[in-house]
Amino acid sequence: MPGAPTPALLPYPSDLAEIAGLLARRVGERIRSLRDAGVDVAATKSSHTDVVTAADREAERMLVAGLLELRPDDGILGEEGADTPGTSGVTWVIDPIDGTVNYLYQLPAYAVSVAATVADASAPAAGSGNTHDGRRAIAGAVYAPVTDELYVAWEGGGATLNGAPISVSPEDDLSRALVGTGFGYTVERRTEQANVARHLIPQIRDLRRMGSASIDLCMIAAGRLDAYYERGLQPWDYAAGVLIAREAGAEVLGRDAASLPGEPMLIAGPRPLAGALRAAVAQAYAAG
Ligand code: LIP
Repeated sequence: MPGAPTPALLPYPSDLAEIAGLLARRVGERIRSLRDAGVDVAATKSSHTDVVTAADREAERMLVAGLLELRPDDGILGEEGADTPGTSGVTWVIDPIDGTVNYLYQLPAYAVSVAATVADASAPAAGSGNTHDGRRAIAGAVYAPVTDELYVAWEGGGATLNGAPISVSPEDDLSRALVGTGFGYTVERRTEQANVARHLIPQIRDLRRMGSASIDLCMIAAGRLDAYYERGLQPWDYAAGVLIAREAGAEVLGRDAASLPGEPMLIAGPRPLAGALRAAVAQAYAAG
């Protein structure tokens, strides 16, 4: 691929993970103090409930400034508009506040998500950890400031929560599984998702809707959720969380065996539970 770096030129993923953790915590502490000072909606995006606050925009500016200082040749893709190509082969995919509605309502489930990714167009069968957007995270961090929990992973290095190793749930029975999911910002998408949930709920222990995909995926990594599925996520919602979950032992799947995780569907959990959930979700969509 023209411009793709030779592997020897890529930095050590552990160094990138350190940068991700440093910036996620720094920005997370800032958004926590902004929240305490008071937050208002600055604009809406895909619908009148898809909000952005001034804190989202300040947090993304802080992340971009920190990355330009520490990794000036890298690309950056952010939820609030950051989009620079870079020349190093590393692209940072950032969500300055994942769980923005929770943040607006002063609910605790919000996080800063920072992932260092490389281009990877591998087929799903290769199982390389790449996602539908054509990238693979090689280092990432998710910081939840209210609970002061920093999740970090790098490719091949395992996953940690505040420095301690974490691993997925041992649950293998869907009927005993506590399953996380989320709902979109449009009425049409939410109606469809509610119908899928209606079909699933009799088959599982219970459903949890945290409101932050990066936190959902970290809950999978820490074994606090048994499995997770969601349709309609963006790369910044899942980039770091997918790596953290995979490094903690999760299988991360797409809609079917021929699809990569991401859009339209992302499913995560321990083997074989993730596969069982994928089959149940497919049946729920087919049932209409
Ligand atoms: C959120 C996701 C969550 C999804 C919400 C929203 P945002 O991201 O993390 O999983 O269910 O609808 O998309 O908008 O807070 O960055």
